[in-house]
Amino acid sequence: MSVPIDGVGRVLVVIPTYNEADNVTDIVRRVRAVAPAVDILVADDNSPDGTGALADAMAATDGHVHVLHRPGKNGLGAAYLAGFAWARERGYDAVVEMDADGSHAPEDLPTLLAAARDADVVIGSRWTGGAKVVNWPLRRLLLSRCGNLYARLALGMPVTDATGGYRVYRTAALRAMALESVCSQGYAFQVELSRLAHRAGVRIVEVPITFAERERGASKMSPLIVAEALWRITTWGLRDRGVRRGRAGHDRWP
Ligand SMILES: Nc1nc2c(ncn2[C@@H]2O[C@H](COP(=O)(O)OP(=O)(O)OP(=O)(O)O)[C@@H](O)[C@H]2O)c(=O)[nH]1
Ligand SMILES: [Mg+2]
Repeated sequence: MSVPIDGVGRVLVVIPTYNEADNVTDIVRRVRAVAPAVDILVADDNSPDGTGALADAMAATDGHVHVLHRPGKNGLGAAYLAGFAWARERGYDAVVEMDADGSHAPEDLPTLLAAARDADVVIGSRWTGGAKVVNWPLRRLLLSRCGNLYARLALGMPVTDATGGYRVYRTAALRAMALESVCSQGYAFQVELSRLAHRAGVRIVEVPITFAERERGASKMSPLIVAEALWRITTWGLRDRGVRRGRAGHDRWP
């Protein structure tokens, strides 16, 4: 059972997994070592490589570790939404999003949680002063930089890393964010939640992280995921612009 953290409360780290047998044990151990007060929920989509069973073995001997078994691969977004609902039902005060592949260093978690004392949403950013990106090929660096630039311009959000997936959300902020409208699956999910947080007017803070390319296991990133993000950002951007213009018109002509 988690122990409340000063100024933040009870925290659940949600780690979505699909075929992360090479990583899941290590990542859970590292989180337990740096943040012994938090609970962990591995949200596994029935990985064929036995990730779920490895997580069960840890849960059997450690009351801080829990496993949510989902029937089949249904995308990162759906796994996170299920994890958020699990946290809400059990009265957690904050949830953390963290990849299983080691790209999000558990050692950065105390910094993110410290920032959450004065924020509703903390984004671990790869693109703010003091951040580092280790071992990423140029193609991935460019994709992330351009994707974030596009998201920032299209959606008018003061966020340097809208696609990043290392975050803390207070559950009160998630309640204010109209999550029932969420429709995206891949990277777009992180952008969509950034947008909803921005629109809900909750306090968003970014902290620099050290992001490292995964060392083991296969990436689930695909051209389809990139296409989904581009398409959705464009649609939201046009919609938001329409709303802004509509509002401006309304102001002039009451
Ligand atoms: N439960 C669940 N987890 C998923 C799914 N797709 C990806 N994940 C997990 O989400 C996290 C991020 O996925 P990655 O494959 O690392 O994708 P990425 O970080 O966007 O891409 P890379 O930077 O290339 O690693 C990992 O922990 C994956 O195991 C899914 O459909 N269901
Ligand atoms: Mg990854």
